[in-house]
Amino acid sequence: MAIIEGTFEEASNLKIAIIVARFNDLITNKLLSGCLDCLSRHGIDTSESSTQLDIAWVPGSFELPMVAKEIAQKGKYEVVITLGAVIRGDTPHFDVVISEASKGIASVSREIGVPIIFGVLTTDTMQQALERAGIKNNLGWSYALQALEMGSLMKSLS
Ligand code: INI
Repeated sequence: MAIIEGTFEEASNLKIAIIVARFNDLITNKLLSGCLDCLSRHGIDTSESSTQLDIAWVPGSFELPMVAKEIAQKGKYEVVITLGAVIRGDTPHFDVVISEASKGIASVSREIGVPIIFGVLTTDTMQQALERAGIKNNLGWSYALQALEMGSLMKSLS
């Protein structure tokens, strides 16, 4: 019997891209800091001269799938992390943005075969978003951990 699962021992060798939405950047910058903290504690070089980590910025979460596809199909990265914050209070087109972002990211990930972590916070209020981006817990840290696990798992399957 084979137990197939991701591990964290060799995570430090992974090539990773992070795509961050500027919309609600008070939140997304905090998610990015949490993400980078987790990656660096797992041995990833997060310095500006890093050759294993790149960061791309997009206007909003709606644009995450398109850029994720472009980046994932380069074949350079073993895992891609998308970070965004969609807050219901901001605008009625909340539902459109979150629906397109989530469906788009899932479909690009399956199509290209590169794990794309869905790190888009979806909340009713800015307060809830702040709580999940650092005041109580920083989900950016969890998204990075999930990226390391999926990157390792997919490597073990290839
Ligand atoms: N983008 C977000 O990332 N979060 C939001 O809450 C949001 N709302 O609510 O409007 C949002 N809108 C911008 C959208 O992602 C696109 O950038 C824009 O529509 C241009 O295509």
